[in-house]
Amino acid sequence: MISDEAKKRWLAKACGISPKINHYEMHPLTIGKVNQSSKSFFGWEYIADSKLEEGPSIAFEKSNEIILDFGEHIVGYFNFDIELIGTSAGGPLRLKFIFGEIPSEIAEPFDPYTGSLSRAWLQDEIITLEHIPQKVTLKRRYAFQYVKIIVEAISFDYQIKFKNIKCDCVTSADPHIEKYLLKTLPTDLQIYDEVSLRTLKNTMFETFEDGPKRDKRLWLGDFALLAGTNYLTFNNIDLVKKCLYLFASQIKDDGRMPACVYTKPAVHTGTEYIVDFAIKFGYFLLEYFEAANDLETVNDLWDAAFRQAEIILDNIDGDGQFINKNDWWIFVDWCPELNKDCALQAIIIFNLKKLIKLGELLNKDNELEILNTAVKKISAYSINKYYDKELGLFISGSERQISWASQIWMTAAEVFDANQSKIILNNLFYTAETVKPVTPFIYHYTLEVLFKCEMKDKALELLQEYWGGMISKGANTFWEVYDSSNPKFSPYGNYLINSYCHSWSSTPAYFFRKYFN
Ligand code: RAM
Repeated sequence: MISDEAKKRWLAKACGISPKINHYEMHPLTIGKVNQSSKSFFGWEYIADSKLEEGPSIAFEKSNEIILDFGEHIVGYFNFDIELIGTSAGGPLRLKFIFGEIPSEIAEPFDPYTGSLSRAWLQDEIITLEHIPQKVTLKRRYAFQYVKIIVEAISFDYQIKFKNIKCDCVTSADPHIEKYLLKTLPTDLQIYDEVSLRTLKNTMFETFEDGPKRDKRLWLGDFALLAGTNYLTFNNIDLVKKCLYLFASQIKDDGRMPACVYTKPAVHTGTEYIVDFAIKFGYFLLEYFEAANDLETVNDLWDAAFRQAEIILDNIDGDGQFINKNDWWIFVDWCPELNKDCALQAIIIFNLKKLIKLGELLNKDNELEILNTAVKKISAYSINKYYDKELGLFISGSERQISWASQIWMTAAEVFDANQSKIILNNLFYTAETVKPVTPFIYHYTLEVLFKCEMKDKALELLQEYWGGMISKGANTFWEVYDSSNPKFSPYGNYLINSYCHSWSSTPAYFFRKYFN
């Protein structure tokens, strides 16, 4: 069990690390309009009408609206000066703002709202100003490239002028991503690197966040991916350490590590417990140790990681099968058709093996015995139950589903040697009917196993197809989900609520540094 005393100590350690928030200013580059377009992936495109030197100085009347483009995805506090044209304002001014990561958010009405997550994530705001002139800063931290400003109400006796429209951008990364770009990359891949770094920078704040537009919180599963990219780029070790301590400090009384943590108004957790996220904690510690060489921290947090394994092992039956109790969430991917049984077994094996490596480092002999025995049992059962020798592939569920997730996780878990893993991966890519992933999360692990199995050409092909696909569709930060055959796919019932800058998609920068040098 994890003691309250340990959790308190971990929380104090987490709170003792305050990442420095860097500020920089961005101005809108152009003023323009958003038009429907069959050429655009999401159906809308921004067309610039004119360049702006310092923000527009335009006379506004009721119902006037403008759309501004800041040139790239940014995160921060939107502010401007409002000036009076006329002698006095005989009534207040009401303004509406709509912020968009993609042009669709500016163009399509948010209501009636059909999504499953809170409508309030969508970035619109109405403010009323009783005195003009004044300087205005919107309170909320917005994630956007485009902003639409609409004059909702104004009295007959004056007009207004905007001046100094800008965004006070914030990040705990170094804002100068150009310093980190890998100049040795072929030119066509340099853009991937830049988009990756911008994605990661825009999701680094007081903790790592999944997306700066929506969720804005620290998610456990996403963590390995963004931390991995961070180690090889901005290398903000303190921020990673803070997050590790935050997760450990929030472990529930039954030992479960929550799937996400918030820091405002005070540190607390979401309600979710995700099996395939919690089991990863030991893996995060191992990677943290490899990057930071900080044995003290990983030793301090070992119990938190081992407890996650114990919870899983309590739910493994005598044969080696994980028993799904359904009082938790098994994530794996957002693909709706995916049968997760086989992938979950593999994820458990993968992470237990990482925990074993960590245990060896820390000389945890007793725990190692338990873990080694479990890995043998679960692996033998999984191969027996899920591997179809004739197909040379893993199948999952009563429909014998062949998914990328099953093959990727089983090969990542190294249940077979590298040669056989390579054969399985080749079989997968030559099989016509497979269930493909929809998130960069699984594409990441796909690339990782391809590189590990020395299938670099295939890895590069997928990188260009998937992350390159987003770039060719206008992305300058990578998205939460991308399904090239279904532009409006959303796990939440409305594609406008998807996040278009999502840290788990920032890993091309990691691959370039790890496998391209
Ligand atoms: C969503 C976010 C997050 C992911 C969870 C499972 O809310 O995309 O990144 O970790 O789902």
